[in-house]
Amino acid sequence: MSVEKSAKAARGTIQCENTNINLLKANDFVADIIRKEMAKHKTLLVNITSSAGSGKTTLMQKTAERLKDKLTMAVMVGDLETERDAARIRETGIQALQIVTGGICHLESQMIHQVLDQFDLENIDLLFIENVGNLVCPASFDLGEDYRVTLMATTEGDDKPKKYPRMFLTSDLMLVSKADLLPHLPFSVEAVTKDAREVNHELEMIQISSITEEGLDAWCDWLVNKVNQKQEA
Ligand SMILES: Nc1nc2c(ncn2[C@@H]2O[C@H](COP(=O)(O)OP(=O)(O)OP(=O)(O)O)[C@@H](O)[C@H]2O)c(=O)[nH]1
Ligand SMILES: [Mg+2]
Repeated sequence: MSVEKSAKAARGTIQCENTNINLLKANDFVADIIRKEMAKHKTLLVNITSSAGSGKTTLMQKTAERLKDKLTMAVMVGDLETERDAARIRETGIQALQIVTGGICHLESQMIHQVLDQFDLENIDLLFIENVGNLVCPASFDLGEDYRVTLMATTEGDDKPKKYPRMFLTSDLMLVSKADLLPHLPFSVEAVTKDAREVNHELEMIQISSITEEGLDAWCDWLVNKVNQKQEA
């Protein structure tokens, strides 16, 4: 696959050998409806993806603590089972809705569309989707997001971008998470960034830790800039 494609263009044209093409077409149709709805309300929609346990929910909690007084935000979170992640995020005082997929390994745009009326979009500046934790299936499903952000934890090994290229090809920003563990791990930030940018030369990168809060200012600035751009559009 050409690395010249932008992340957004790639999302729309990906064909997965094991995935029914009609299913993807239906998904893309509803994703466009979601995109129009978000444009109408000037709500920024950010799809957060990663392997299981890379720190997505912890980052949602930290982001809510930092930004909830500056802008109105909410989260919808997908998991195969349990309401645990939504409950954790609600503890920060923001709205969070759990989507239980019942065994499906990714979120589809229809699942997002079904719950959208539970959010007061007119008054939400920033809506996150925390996707189901894996680097494979969620890569193929456009959810109507403005941006896709992938966490790449230092605990996963620095070889992942080339092994799971579709996820990195379709992302706009890679967050190298759990950076506090770098002194203890054979993980090269330089190597992972080089590989990821060979897959997608437009990919931005921020190194973060939800423990030491390294990089969280840069992450929140990135979000606020994108929210402002959307509201000025
Ligand atoms: N050392 C370290 N641990 C972290 C960091 N962020 C999260 N963790 C820990 O990593 C584990 C998984 O974090 P979660 O936030 O639940 O990860 P997740 O990506 O939401 O997991 P799933 O939703 O199950 O895919 C928890 O034990 C967190 O405390 C970090 O920056 N540094
Ligand atoms: Mg989670």
